[in-house]
Amino acid sequence: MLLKNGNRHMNEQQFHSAETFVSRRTFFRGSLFAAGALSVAALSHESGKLSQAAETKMAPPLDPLAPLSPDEIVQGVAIIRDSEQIPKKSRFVTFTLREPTRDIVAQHAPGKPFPREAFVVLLDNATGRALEAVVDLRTNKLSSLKKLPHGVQPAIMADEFVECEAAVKRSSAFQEALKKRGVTDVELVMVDPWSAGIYGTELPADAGKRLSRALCWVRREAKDNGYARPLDGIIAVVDLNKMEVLRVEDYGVVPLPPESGNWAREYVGDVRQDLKPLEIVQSRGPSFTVDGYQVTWQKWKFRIGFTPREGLVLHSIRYLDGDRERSILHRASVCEMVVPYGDPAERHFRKNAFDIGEYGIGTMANSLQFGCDCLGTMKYFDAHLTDSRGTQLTIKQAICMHEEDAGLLWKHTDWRTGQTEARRSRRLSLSFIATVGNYEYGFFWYFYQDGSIECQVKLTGIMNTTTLRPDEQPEYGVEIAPHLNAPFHQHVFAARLETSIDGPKNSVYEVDTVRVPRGEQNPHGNAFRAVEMLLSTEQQAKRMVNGASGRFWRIVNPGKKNRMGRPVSYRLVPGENCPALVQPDAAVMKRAGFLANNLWVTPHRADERYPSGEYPNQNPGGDGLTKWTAGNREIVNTDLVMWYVFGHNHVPRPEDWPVMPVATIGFMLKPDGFFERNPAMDVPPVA
Ligand SMILES: [Cu+2]
Repeated sequence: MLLKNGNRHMNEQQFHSAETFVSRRTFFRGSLFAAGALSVAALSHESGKLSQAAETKMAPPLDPLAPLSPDEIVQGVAIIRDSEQIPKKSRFVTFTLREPTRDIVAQHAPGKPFPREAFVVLLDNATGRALEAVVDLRTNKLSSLKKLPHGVQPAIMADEFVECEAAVKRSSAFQEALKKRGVTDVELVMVDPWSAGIYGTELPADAGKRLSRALCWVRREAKDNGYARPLDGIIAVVDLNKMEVLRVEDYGVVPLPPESGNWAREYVGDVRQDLKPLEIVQSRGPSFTVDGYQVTWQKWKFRIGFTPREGLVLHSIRYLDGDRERSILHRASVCEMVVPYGDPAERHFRKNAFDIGEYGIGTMANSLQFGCDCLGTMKYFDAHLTDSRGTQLTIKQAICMHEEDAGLLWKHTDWRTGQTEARRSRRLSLSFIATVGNYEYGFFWYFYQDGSIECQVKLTGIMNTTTLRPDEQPEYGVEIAPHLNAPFHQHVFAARLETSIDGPKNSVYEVDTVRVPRGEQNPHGNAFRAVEMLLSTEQQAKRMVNGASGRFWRIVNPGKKNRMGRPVSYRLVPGENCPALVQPDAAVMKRAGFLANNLWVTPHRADERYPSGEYPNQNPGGDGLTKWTAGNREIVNTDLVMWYVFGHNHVPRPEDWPVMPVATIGFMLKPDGFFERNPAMDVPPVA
């Protein structure tokens, strides 16, 4: 079947087996979407009971890293609900595969049994206590249960967005604040439940409470872009356990900006007429094959995973080199992010969302069945989760995989003989896009034929906005439309890479290209060379990017030499980056300690997963990388985790309004002496 622009859903027979839907599932557009707080566009709910199919013949997962199936989730929720030890109304913050150890993955063979466990984070609203549970799906038992200390706040759940908005709108204090501003229709008000953080300025009465500091906007009509009209004098402080407004902070009435900022097609009006179709036709199908969650494409092999917290995760990334399957990464994800805002005003200084750790960016993944920006032949993967009440939920088509033309791969012309060879580059794209209130984040991983891997985060959506007084010039932002301010802010991401360069024992070198001093070694002044420095300990491996020396990092396997006798390696090549611009002792810096360095390297520990710790929400800081690396462990010739921190500095432009064109930031992993020569010499010419 020819798949053309506009008919993009993959429909080939060979992928039908990979579909995981069950027929009795019903679909609805979640209330989150209707409320406009989140654009989780398509959710599929399964009843809380084990389905008939699951009771009789539960299809076994194909490999130990496969994400939990809907039936496994339903089964696991039932185990939790049946447990006497767990309060009955506990809410499900996280329900995800407890990833098996590396040994189990390495020793896995078809037909060999392997464990299936779920890692579950629960919250009891009545007591405010959070629990961690592990459920064994093979034995149908709760295998461990841990009560977390008082005050530990797990991530804000997607359902809490809706409940918080409703609670704020019910509040008489809030309605009073609206009245002062001439806002009479509360239905047109948008309430975004921002995480409250912790700054040492909290009221004693708030201690230990599960809080949101909700920000507000108002639409002119039901489908108007509310972010054009910030009610930013109003902050509603909400107790999320009780779902009640503790107080409404009012910083004064400022007239609303005069203009609309609409982006939906019914508002945009005339569109340009001179765009002819660009059709991507893959008449013989795509070049990838899929078996469950395992993907093979152009000598690459890997497995796809998805967690509620990180979204897309890649496992067991390997490359077929001749007849050898060589490992490169054991696991890769973008595992944390933070968005510090630069405005010091009392109502603004706490803005710095950790959209991964504080909200769970996987839970906010878009369903691409209602719009996918890709061309060509798509293969989609669903994401299976629970809502906070334990109802199984599927985000249909959460992950998109497809091939893209990627321009020139290599070329040479011999001007004497007239020989010319040129090759087109193709890449395999894996992505998901999350909507976090006003903003969109696209997380993309690209595999290239020359052995490179690229990670890109694409930033788009609507900027956070505040209102300017009629005579006000913004000091900490840019006036992007009349009287509408977008504050200066940064988006900083942390990628977590479990390296496995030709095997698990790796070391990391920093490579700087430096000028050689004038003198005997450099009589003509032209000398420069690359110098390498082994990063032996965690403290030594706290590094920053350095454009002036073209700095990159080499991950080597000291036990595997290439034919020139050098250890095989991959480079981590930074892209755009900008250091954090908050003060070193600012609260956000303590809470997001990972901001202090662009590179961190730690020895692999299965329980060291997130750079600001397991529970960054309302965490005063000091967890995660800061704590672990204080031990200054050795990181030579061992199982490593590389943490790469990359920041996009957002000085807003009027052109970023009303919906900003994509800004891209990321990094590359490139083979460096891993292969004997350009591994893409065997790519055929375009016929
Ligand atoms: Cu931004």
